[in-house]
Parts: sequence; C-alpha cells; structure tokens
Amino acid sequence: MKTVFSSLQLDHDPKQEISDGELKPAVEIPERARIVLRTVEDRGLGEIVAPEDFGLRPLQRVHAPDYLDFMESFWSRWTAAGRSREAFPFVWPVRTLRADVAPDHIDGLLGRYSMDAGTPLGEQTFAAAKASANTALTAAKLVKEGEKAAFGLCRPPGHHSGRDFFGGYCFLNNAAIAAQWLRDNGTDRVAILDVDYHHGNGTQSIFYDRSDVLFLSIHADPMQEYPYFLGHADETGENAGSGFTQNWPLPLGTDWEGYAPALEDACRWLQVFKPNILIVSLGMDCYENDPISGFKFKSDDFTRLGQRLSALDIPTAFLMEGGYAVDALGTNCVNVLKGFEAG
Ligand code: 6XA
Ligand code: ZN
Repeated sequence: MKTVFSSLQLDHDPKQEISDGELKPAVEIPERARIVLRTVEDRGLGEIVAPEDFGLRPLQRVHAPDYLDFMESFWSRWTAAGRSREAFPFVWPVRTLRADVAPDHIDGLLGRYSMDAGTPLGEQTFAAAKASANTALTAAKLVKEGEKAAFGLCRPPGHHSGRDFFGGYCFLNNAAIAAQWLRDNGTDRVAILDVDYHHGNGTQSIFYDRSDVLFLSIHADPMQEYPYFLGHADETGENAGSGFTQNWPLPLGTDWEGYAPALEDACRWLQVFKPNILIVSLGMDCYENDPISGFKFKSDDFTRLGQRLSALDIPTAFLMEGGYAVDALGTNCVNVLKGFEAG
C-alpha cells in the first residue's frame, strides 16, 4: 500500500512537556515519523507519496472558524506578548467560569482553546498540523479512488482535538477531517475505528450526534487513564447519532488475549454498519514498552490486529495517532499494515 507523508510534518519539534508534575522531554517528537518512514522503506511496504494540498475548506468543515484563526495567528500573538519559548496553557473555563468569554490576552485564549497543559505549541506547530491533515486527506482520497488501503503517516496526531480545542499532542483532528471530506465527496457511510491506547475524545465529540459516521474506540479505561473525562462505556451517541458511538474501555495491563474480544465486538459493529470506507485511528501505544501507556501488546500482536481488520474486507485508510516507544514504533506500525496486506 502507499504511504503518504510530508517533511513539513517534522517541523513541529517540541522540546518539553508537562507530565507527572515535571517538565520532561517531549515524547511526541519528529523521530517518531522518521523511524516509521524508514521502516516503511526497509520492509518495502510500497511507494511513499507527498500529500496534496486540500486548502482550508476541509479543516473548516470540522473545526470552528475562531479556533482556526487562533491557531493561525498564535505564534505572532505569543511573540508579541514577549514570549519566545514553546507555549503551554494553564487556565481553563471549568464549571462556574465563563466559557463564552474569549479573552484578549493570549494566556486566556490558550486556555479557551485547549484541554490540557501537556501539549506544547511552537512556531511551526500549525504548519505541521495542516500538513498532517493533508496527509490524512490524501490517504482517504487514495482509498476513495479505489486503493484497497492507504497509510497516512500523520504527525502530529489528531484524535484528541475537538471542534475548537487542541490537547493530547493533537491540533487538527485528522481522522475527522478525512471522514467529513469523504462524506462531502459522495461516500455515504464512513466508520472510524480508533485502536490507539487513549480514547479519541475529539473524534467522538465531533460525530456524537450523527448516524453517517460510526465511531468505535477500544482504549484504556478513562477512570484510570488520559483523557479521563470521555470514553466511558455508557457513551453511545445522542439524538440522530444514538447508537453510532461505541466504547470499549479496558483495564490497565490488558494484553492481546484481553483485547481480542473487544476487537471482535467492534468488528461485528462494522459488519452491521457496512461502511463504504473505514478509517483506522492507528496508535501503537498499546505496546508493552510504551513509555506513557499501560497495555501489554507484543510486536506480533500488531500483525494480528492488521490481519483481523483485513478480514472485514472494507477499503481502509490507516491514519497514525500515538505510540512513543520510538525504537519499536516502525516495526509495530508496519506490522499492522503488512498484516492487513497479508490478510
Ligand atoms: C498526556 C497523555 C497524552 C496522550 C497522547 C496520546 N500527556 N493520545 O497518545 O493518543
Ligand atoms: Zn495514544
């Protein structure tokens, strides 16, 4: 299968992040994309192509205009306020504070448009995020035009970003942008299966009241894991979207044996929904040695995941999300894609 990637995606190069009560070295780093790209080449997955530029329109179909304006103007406003290092938000409009106010000060705006303090924003962040979205859109377009599968080597990732906020290392929701673009271009039914270790709260929220985009997510129980405040089993959609969101929160320590029944369930939903195209939010952070995660996948289990998805026989766009065990990331990712191809 083809891999889509742009070197612009490497320009988001965060140095530090806030986690565990410390400023630590960032884990969502350009080396992640480099190692996946190298493994795609070494194992001969297929051609590597540059993304097309789809412009702002597909982003505007998913994200709020004021959020996109904030992202576009962020760095000039940040530096105008006298700051030069990467930015972290630190105040949010929680219960009893006014969520309808858009403060003038950049520190207030950072809180308005974010969900956490763990996601550094730098000078090139939005340019890289736009390139990542174009990568997702190009992979979706390849599948729409008849490829059995395509791999969007997205970075930065997307699934935590909602209509008007960033967080969880995500700035634009690549999977949602690709799904909406498919809907706008004649694809009737799209399903998103999120197999990242973390719940895809942004994607869920974007399609929560819709029946044309099925959202399925298997992830670490948010009672114990980020993003905590979404991804629980009783969230199944609302209004026209009732029943079109399904979550499988699994306990910390889950291995392939514990994971497979949830995957079977999700596959049954896909067989009933019969999407024209499947988007897989492909995180590799279920891996046993992932530095920020708590599942127990071995590298071979990623091959099993790819094989199981292949049996569904649905045209599939794989879009990369998380996975931070950099040394094994290429192997684990290409295992899924090769497993899919081998069936
Ligand atoms: C908190 C953890 C962010 C999760 C990032 C991720 N700093 N999401 O991998 O899928
Ligand atoms: Zn993740």
